Amino acid sequence: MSKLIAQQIANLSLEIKQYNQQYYQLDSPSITDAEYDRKLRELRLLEQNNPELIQANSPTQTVGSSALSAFTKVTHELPMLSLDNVFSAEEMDEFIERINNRLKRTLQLNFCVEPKLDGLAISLLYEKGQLIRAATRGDGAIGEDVTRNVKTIKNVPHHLHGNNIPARLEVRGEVVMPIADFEKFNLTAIANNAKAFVNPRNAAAGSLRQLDSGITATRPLAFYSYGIGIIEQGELADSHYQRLQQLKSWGLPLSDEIQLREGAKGCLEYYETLLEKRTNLPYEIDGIVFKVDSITLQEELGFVARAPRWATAHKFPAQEEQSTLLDVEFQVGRTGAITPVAILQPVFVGGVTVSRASLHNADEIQRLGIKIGDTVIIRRAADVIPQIVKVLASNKESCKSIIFPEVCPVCQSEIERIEDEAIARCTGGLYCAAQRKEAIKYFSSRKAMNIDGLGEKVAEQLVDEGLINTPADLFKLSTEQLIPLERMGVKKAENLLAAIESSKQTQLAKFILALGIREVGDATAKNLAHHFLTLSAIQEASTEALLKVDDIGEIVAKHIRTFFKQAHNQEVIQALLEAGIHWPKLQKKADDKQPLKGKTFVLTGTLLKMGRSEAKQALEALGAKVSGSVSKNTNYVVAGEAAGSKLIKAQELGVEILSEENLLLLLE
Ligand code: I6G
Repeated sequence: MSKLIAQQIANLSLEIKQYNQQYYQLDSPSITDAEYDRKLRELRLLEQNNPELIQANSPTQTVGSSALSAFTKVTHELPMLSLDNVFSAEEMDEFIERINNRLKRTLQLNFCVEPKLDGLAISLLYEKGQLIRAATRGDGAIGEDVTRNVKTIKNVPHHLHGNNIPARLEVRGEVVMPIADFEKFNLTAIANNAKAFVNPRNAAAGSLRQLDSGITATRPLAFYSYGIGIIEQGELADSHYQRLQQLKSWGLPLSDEIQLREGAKGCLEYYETLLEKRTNLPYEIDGIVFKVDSITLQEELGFVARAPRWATAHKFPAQEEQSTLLDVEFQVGRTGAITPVAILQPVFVGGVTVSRASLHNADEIQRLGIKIGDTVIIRRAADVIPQIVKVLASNKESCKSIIFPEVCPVCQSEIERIEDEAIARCTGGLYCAAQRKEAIKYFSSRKAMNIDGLGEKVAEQLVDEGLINTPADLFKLSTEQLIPLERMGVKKAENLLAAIESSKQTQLAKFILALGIREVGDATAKNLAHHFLTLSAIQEASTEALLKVDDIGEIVAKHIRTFFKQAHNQEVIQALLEAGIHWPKLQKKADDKQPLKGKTFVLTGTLLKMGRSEAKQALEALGAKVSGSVSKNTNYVVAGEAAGSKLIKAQELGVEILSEENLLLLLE
């Protein structure tokens, strides 16, 4: 039995060492972080139950991977350790219990709490305030000399300024690529047929480990300090938090999120706060690090093989997981765009179960080199739609190439692919049932005609049963036609007809939006309505006239002109007007009726009295812009009940905060 377990431990150790090498040396992991964490935990559990089988070079006892030969090696004077992890509130309690047991007393512990930035750990050595060397962590004992590259990072100070700087000081921290820069970098790379990075961490690691520092200099990297190694000839505070503040005063960058908290409760509250704030941070984080704040206690607690006893990381739910591509479906959208959709082995990632992901277009399929049957990495970061970012393994024999259809999979019309446009489109227009269904769903959606009870399923049935072909046909429906539909019945049919009837009273901007003109969304529809005031003025507008409208450029103007020129669109509009759709007459607004012109508002939390969309409309009617995210350009944040991360950001940026009562007064 024990021979079997020893073999199991040896195999798992070897496997993890290979992953370490791919991750730390080659910047090309072949499994997700989540899968890696599970393997390491499995090994740790096996070793815990069989301590006699623990090897000194087991991945549970070592850090990272040995340095690459291309760079000069640097021996760390003090080892650069890793961190142990906790994954739940119970494990957090156990962490604190272990500390108390070790200290042989129960203290109310203060923790310095910090976001765990997902980047590359780096050591910066300053002598007499001058940066003389930068090194990667490597295996914790020996790292790589990356001084020339690190010196190209804009926020790394080459000289420290201030008082009481130790003669020798080693600052440790993380090099990251900020999310916005990572996204920009990847878009440019894809446009230039160059290699895109899987995630910001890989981008940071790949950029820093360039042999040509000229390349590193072009990459938007940033450094954030998290700790101190060597201190010679200098006194520092007895608090980790105060030490970090001291680093800041000398010019070293710190994350704005570092705080002091009390006990497990304080740590867990911070974890929840940051989990919510995660999407608004400029850099990617994969968890929180809790550190006993007192340096005296840290020294008393000491280290285990590869990690300090006084610190632990509480990981966030994984944003990347592995899955298998089972099949690809081709979806036809409202404007005929044909989108390949990946059908995946369901996997829990970023807090939801993902079983489908867009593959965008044929170029993306080619870029990923993806085939049916491949093992892939699914990424769902910051509430964005899931993406396939990498193919991990392809079994050449059993994998099947993805064949893009030559005709529309729904109506068999020809597919066109305009040069310079990545998207393939069905040319069937409203002949295509898929486009008809999508047009009707869009027409009745909340932002457009807001027909309650006309969801996806009903719209699809109405088209499939041949009851409607265009949105205008909705207004000719009878209860008798609706009742036999699936899950409909008399009551629902009556309600739906009442909703269709009441949708006739609308606004010009909503009607324009509902028509589904390409590239004309919510904001453009409003701009068109307020600029031209009548439907006929919009229908007849020349390209020159359209270009005078806010946010309308050549392409959108062309789509608007094309739409209104087409006979079948004119017929549908005529039929809709004849069905009784109407809106209040618009008048040119004088600026004195727009007292909030030029002001930007953000609405957050639950507004109890008027609701968010009503508040948005009221503010816009007075000329204000209502935005979805807080920035330094925001003038006011209206914070309702249970407001979260946007309120925190507003407080940090010093943006004026209004309660719902304040808002009501302002609107009056
Ligand atoms: O790898 C790390 C990332 C972040 C760390 C760390 C950290 O603090 C925010 N802190 C320590 C003490 C260590 N590694 C060893």
